[in-house]
Amino acid sequence: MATVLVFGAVVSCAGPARSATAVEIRDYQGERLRSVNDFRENSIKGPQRVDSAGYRLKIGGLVKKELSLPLDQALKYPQDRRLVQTDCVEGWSVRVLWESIRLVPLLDSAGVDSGANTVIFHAVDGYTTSLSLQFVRDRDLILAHKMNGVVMSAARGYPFDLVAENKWGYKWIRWVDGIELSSDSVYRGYWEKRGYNQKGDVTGPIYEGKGPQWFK
Ligand SMILES: Nc1nc2c(c(=O)[nH]1)N[C@H]1C(S)=C(S)[C@@H](COP(=O)(O)O)O[C@H]1N2
Ligand SMILES: [Mo]
Repeated sequence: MATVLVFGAVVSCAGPARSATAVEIRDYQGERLRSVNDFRENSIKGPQRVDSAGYRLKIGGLVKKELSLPLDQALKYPQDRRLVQTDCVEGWSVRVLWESIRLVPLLDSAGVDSGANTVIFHAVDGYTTSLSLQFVRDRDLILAHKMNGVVMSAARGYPFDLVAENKWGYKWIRWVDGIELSSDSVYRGYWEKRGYNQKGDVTGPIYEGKGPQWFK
């Protein structure tokens, strides 16, 4: 009976709650990393809490075979880890170690149609953003499940945050549950519709046209 109770306690710690006890990597390849606690909360509907049991990562749109992957199956795809900085248009930056599945093998297993040139990402809070398929492939982008070696917290984006290297923070969509292949190369996501640059390059302009609210 005692064994059952102890085992039960361990199981209930699975998922995002475990990150509270695991230790963050703070030194990596001679560099002092920032902490996962250094991020600011600015989500459109506040932090989301995704239940791993009911979660599915869907890949659809212009694909040969739609996929709907439970979390454990999604995590079986090839993984990578990257030291990347997030830059928000509000003027703050945080550099941490991001780790988990690569998008290209995921897209390849769904089979991308030749007409697709854009990847539209969807999240549980209704937020969307897009990147060109070419950029996703060239950069071999990853969806992060861990930050600084620890499974990310619900607030940070569990179970997946897009590591949109060299793009403004609004391209780093958290709580991702949908990946849509599209031919709409001028698609505008949540902030892009409100005047933020559709390409979102950190080396390029923040706004387009007349700036905020222009596309409303
Ligand atoms: N689903 C979702 N993802 C989102 C947002 C959001 O409101 N909802 N906000 C974006 C913006 S504007 C920024 S700057 C980053 C900040 O998140 P981070 O602190 O994890 O980098 O999240 C991005 N991803
Ligand atoms: Mo942002």
